[in-house]
Amino acid sequence: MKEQLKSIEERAKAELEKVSDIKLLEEIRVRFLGKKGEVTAILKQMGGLSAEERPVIGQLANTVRADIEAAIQEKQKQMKAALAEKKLAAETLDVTLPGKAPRAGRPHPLNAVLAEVEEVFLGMGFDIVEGPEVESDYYCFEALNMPKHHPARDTQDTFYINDNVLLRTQTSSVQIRTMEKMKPPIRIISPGRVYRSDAVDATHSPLFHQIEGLVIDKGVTMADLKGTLELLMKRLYGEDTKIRLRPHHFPYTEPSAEVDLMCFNCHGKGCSMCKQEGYVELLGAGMVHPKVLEECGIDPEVYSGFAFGIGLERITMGRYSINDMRLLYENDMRFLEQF
Ligand code: 2U9
Repeated sequence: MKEQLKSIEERAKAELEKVSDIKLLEEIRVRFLGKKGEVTAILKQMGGLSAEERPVIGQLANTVRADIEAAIQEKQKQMKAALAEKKLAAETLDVTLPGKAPRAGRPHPLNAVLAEVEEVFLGMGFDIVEGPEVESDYYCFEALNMPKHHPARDTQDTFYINDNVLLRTQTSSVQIRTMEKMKPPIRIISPGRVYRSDAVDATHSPLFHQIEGLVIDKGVTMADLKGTLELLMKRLYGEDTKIRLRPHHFPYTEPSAEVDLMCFNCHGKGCSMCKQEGYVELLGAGMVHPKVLEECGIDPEVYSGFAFGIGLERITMGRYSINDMRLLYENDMRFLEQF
């Protein structure tokens, strides 16, 4: 039996030496130490031994069992360590490799300028109001003192869904809707898309954006209009900016004015950009026509107000010296990345 036990130990150790698979290791444990294993078989035969031999063989069997057990555990430890090492090597991260820089997005120039304008008006206590782009003839023209066949409609030809429904040509419709709902004092701006059946060129597009403003209260004058617009232009184009009002005509304002901005290129001296004028045309404005106030249920004997309309594309082009409006719609990254 002694020989058998020694042989078991030698064979077990030889096999353990070669094994490299964790499953096979378990198989070896079962084959030598399991219930039906070789060491257990020897222990079961011990009943037939003499009283002197039994403790000697018993002790030897226990030592062999403990030795094999220890060798298996050692092997298991080695295997786990090797496995962990392999996993670590596979997961190695080379932190010295150059990274992939994510491309940072940024607001479109139109949105950037709109945000600046909104900031200035919010600071003056204005609310920002939006409304539908598909409008009725009433809100777009009729309520603004432009009845059917009024010649002013010619400059605002648009896309008609039917005789009475159209794509709005200005966001004034939003101001009318607001006056119907709110009592003065009213201080709002209405930014948004507007549509006109214009051919595309460097300064025209059938879809563009406006920011219209409306202030209605007791005692509002043309001076308030000029002060408000001057403050906006100083914020947008610098504190030394000046504006100039020229008489004009709009059916919805009386008196009306076109507002010019001191040329940012020559600062009023006259250059090729402003055609030697020293000023460039920027927007339209005026005191809200009494008929328009009346139509919206506001008494023109008690209240007065001013309104203005700004083309977002125009002030954006001025702000960033962009010479062609089409660049704002083409989404060419080489252009947009400059802002
Ligand atoms: C109400 C009453 C009056 C808004 C106004 C203009 C003058 C104007 C143009 C600027 C460039 C249109 O985008 S553009 O082509 N707008 O000249 N807009 S006064 O007047 C209003 C608005 C609402 C109730």
